[in-house]
Amino acid sequence: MGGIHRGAAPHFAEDGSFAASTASLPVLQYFPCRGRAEPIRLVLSYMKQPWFETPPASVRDIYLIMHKEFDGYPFRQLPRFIDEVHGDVDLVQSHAILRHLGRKYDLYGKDIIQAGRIDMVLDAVSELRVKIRALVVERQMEDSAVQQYMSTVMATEEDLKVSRMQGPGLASLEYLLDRQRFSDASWVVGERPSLADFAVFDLVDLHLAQGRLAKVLQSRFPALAAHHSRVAELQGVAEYLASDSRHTAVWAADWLQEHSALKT
Ligand SMILES: N[C@@H](CCC(=O)N[C@@H](CS)C(=O)NCC(=O)O)C(=O)O
Repeated sequence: MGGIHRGAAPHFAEDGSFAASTASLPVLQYFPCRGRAEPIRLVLSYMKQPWFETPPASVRDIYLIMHKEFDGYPFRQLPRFIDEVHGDVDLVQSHAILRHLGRKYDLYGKDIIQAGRIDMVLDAVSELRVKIRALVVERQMEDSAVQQYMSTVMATEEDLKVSRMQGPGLASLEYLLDRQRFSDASWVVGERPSLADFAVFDLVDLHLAQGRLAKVLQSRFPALAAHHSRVAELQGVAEYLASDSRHTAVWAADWLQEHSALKT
């Protein structure tokens, strides 16, 4: 399948700067890592929609201008996604991009009840992502931070109910799946895969990428682990995950640190 453009010459700028979409492919601008763009890539793969991903050398150029050029980068961050020819849909904010894809590809539930539930899960995943990022990127998986994380974000349902931590833990998502709250088909919401499944998959995947968290996740949250395997086997997703289109770097932090001098 398509995936990332692999031609020798970058052709992301069909008609100037970094704004144009290619003639036929949606464009994803992001750092060369999974990061916040990964659920977007998963959805595109599932829909068998190839996309053009800006090559790392061009990402460097984008990084040079994105803090200064509000046109295209109003919030001064990536990912940016340009869908449709000549960029009629030109978005930043990873979840806005995801929601756009959900509306476009009918992955946003069958009615407003399911859509609301999907939104609820997407927002919870955002909050949980902040928590795991703090552990891995900011605290660098220090022992004390890992212990703290395991007894709060990764607390079992029973322990979470008496925890002082604010907001959702992984047990919150485990509960939704295990008790089939919003789906009796083993998806997060509804009878078939939706945006919520790709967002939850990615969050779980961030945990599985950390050896010390992976085992605990598997033993405490079997429904989340089983759901992860199920999403990984979806047609399109399985091919993407096995392809070299998938970045090996997980977080944008290393790239950003390496290139921090460009920002000034
Ligand atoms: N809420 C935004 C956050 C985007 C974000 O934090 N992007 C980071 C990389 S993951 C970024 O562009 N950092 C570079 C910078 O701010 O200089 C989203 O979900 O898209």
